[in-house]
Amino acid sequence: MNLVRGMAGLGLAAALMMSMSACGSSGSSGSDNSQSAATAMPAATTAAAGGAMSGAAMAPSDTGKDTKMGGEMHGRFGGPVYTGAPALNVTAALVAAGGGPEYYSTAKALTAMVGAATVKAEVAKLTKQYGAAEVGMWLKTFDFAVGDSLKIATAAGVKLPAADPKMTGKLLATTLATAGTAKDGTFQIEFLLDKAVSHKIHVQVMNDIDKAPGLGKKADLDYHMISNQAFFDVAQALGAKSIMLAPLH
Ligand SMILES: [Cu+2]
Repeated sequence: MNLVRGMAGLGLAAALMMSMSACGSSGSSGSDNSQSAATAMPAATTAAAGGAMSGAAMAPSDTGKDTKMGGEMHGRFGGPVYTGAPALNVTAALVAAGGGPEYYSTAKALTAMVGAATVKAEVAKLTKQYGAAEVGMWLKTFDFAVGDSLKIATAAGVKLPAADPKMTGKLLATTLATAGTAKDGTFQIEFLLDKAVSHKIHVQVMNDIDKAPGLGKKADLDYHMISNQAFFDVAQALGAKSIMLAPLH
């Protein structure tokens, strides 16, 4: 929380400095170059200040590693790190909802959980918010992440338990949203992924996404950013109104 405020403060300070330097350059010289710089600056300043003040407080970021914040370890995309054993029964239920280990599809899993109409509306909402290419990449990266997690787990001799036949639909969606909610009430995909596959495998999967042809660091960032928003939206739609939206969204 303090860091969030601190970052917002830094953003404002930077915006102030930019507007000051913009004023300075327009006053000190009359050449065409500095004139265009001066007129270009206020727009950038407005965007920076708006970003800093818009609740979310900071630009999306990837710290690249676990970081200690307020005495607690946080994942590279935010949210507390969970180092306990993974809830593989829930993971198995998600994989089953998505068509099983070999044919897993996040779009299919979402549809199985909340229904085609809700998924269609949510994809349209996310497309407006992030862009069609980004939403497509989000699903592709999510699919890769699940497949890669299973590959790593299998190689380590970990077997998914059979999916609980009762853990389907809205119960599964609510279980996932609740499992990913940190003690400050915020849904954090980082926290959910730690619980789904273990922190160690989750970190390895992120490193794999960053290196994978056709994916990479932007896809990884978008995967976390859009997941935070999508799970929050779905939780809201299912009536879990107390769950809050992560700063990274
Ligand atoms: Cu992650």
